[in-house]
Amino acid sequence: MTDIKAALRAQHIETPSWAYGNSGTRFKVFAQKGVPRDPYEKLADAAQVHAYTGIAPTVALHIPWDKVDDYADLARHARELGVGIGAINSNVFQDDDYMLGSVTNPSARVRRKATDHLLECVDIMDATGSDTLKLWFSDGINYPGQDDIRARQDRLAESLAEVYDRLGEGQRFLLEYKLFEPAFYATDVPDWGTAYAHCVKLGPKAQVVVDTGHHAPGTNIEFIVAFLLREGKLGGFDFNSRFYADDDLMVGAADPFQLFRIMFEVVRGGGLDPEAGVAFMLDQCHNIEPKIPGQIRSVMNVQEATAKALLVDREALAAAQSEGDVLGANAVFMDAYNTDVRPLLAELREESGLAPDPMTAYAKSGYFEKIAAERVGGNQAGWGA
Ligand code: RM4
Ligand code: MN
Repeated sequence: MTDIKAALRAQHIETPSWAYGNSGTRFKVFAQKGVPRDPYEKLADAAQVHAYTGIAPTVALHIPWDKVDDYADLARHARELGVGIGAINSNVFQDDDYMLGSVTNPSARVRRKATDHLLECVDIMDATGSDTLKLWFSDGINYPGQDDIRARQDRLAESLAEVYDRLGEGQRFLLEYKLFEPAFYATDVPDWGTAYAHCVKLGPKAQVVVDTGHHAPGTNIEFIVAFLLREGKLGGFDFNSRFYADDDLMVGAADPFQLFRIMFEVVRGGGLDPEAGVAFMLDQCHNIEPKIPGQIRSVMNVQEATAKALLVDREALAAAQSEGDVLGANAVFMDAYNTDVRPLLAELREESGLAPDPMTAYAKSGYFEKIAAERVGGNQAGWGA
């Protein structure tokens, strides 16, 4: 139990700045009270999630949504709040120039502009002390014949190589894949194999990030996790859950068993060891639920799945597996999944001086009432700002 607790204490879950702003679907963005109006206020909300869970000490930024004049000052503000700046997420999907793609666009001018943005994100890493750049490309085509699929791979490789060369000591980038949307026929980085092949060619500072909402229905995500980890290419996760497409719902809400299976492969592959460098990030939107508690719940869901994964009796499992005891092995696995780890996690929090239930503690803190009263006027931050 001491080992399990130590592993849980060492796990860090990164929350995304964009989860604290208003978000919605293409039909409607519902404004909520107390929503941050700038990146400084987003960090203040993220600090609340860390204050009550004790395991969310970093916050991912999205550029240009979190553009500020002085990034060193933003990093200082974060430190004062007790958090740090995590991954810098690039954004080459919201400019009119990117209608036909960003780094894979047929126009050399647009490709230059997109790559320059990625390089600017590395400058922001330098200024904030962030060690991770996350690259997601919406690039792709909607119609057969629209562009040359192979040439687009060449253009992608060229841009990635330039960004890779710009990375400093201790910096890396994570390449994210997504099956479809907004491109509907052929996406340029649609799956882990494409991301992996580009990363292998580039070198050790390029790794793959698995966004749990970015696969075809029924995909065995834990297999991908096991494979990438074995190859030293699992850079991290964008956690969220989905019922149908890229729903960006709270992780562990749609399928807690899948989250457990993923976390088991992480544990099995040594990915929980901080040395492994696997970033446990959330990439979610809270369209109808309050945002700060939505993040707290999500952090807790990952922590619960991790605790269950750590509880798997690996010796008993290995014995059953080597004997070909199919039902025995499955029973060992399911025993851990069916264990209620909430008392263990409450105990862990109390040992660290935290309230046993972060949800109740936050609700009682009065923070929501305070921000709802204070944050009036100005423009609320939202998806796209
Ligand atoms: C994308 C992808 C990226 C995220 C944006 C907001 O679908 O998941 O990680 O930065 O959405
Ligand atoms: Mn993502």
